[in-house]
Amino acid sequence: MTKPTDLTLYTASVPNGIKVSSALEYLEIPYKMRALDFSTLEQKEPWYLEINPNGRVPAIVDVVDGKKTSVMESGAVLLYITDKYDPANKLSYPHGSAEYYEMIEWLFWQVGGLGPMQGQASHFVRYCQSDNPEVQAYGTNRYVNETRRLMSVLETRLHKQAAKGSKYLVGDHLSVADLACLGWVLFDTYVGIESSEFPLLNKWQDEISAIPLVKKGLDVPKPFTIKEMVKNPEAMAAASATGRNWIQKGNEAEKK
Ligand SMILES: N[C@@H](CCC(=O)N[C@@H](CS)C(=O)NCC(=O)O)C(=O)O
Repeated sequence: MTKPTDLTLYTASVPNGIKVSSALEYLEIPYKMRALDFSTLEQKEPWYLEINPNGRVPAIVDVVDGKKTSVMESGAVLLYITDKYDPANKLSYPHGSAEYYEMIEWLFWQVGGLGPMQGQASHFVRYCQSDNPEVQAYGTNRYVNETRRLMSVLETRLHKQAAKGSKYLVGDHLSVADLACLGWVLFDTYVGIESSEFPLLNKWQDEISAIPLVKKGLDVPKPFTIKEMVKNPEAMAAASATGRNWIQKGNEAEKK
């Protein structure tokens, strides 16, 4: 893809952001990147809410022939990108084909299931500071177990695909369904799920994240280091404290 574009990605180094940067890089789509600073709640500022009224990342703004289109929600952004910039179906399948609907199924499954559940698991494992240990334990068990169950659904799917000779969630090549799930699966150990629990999923995440163009996208806006960071208790404590701080500030701001 060498066609010049005027596309800006609003993102941060988080699961939903890296799904989109890895898709843009994989398709070699030129884009501008604007990293949002969560520590100052930039994602809640009025100018950004004009782009993404939900106050979350990712979002894109694309200008084509002078016409501006804003797209929020990672699943919608991935479909926009493949519709507009993937005519050869390098990261997608032709509209109307059986694989197209399977890709949509797994994309919706991720944005409606794995993402929200794992997001809550991260909250209870890393950021919740309840005075009541029972609240913390209940939330942690509920969401980590649900995330684990969802990852087992992916493991089973990969076994079925392997029986058909494919290493990918859908069809015979990488698609946005894989990249959407990858954004979250890469954070498995962050919520205490060991990669070794799901051997095929582990191999899948290692192989896909090692594809040079995917890797380039995972390193946006900064190098992806979560796997190493999780092994370093001091670094993790510092990252959790930073996260806890902006999340509490964000909760207060959103309450108002
Ligand atoms: N359903 C949304 C979820 C977006 C989302 O929750 N993004 C997180 C990062 S992974 C975020 O922006 N958090 C900032 C906040 O909660 O203020 C999507 O798929 O785009």
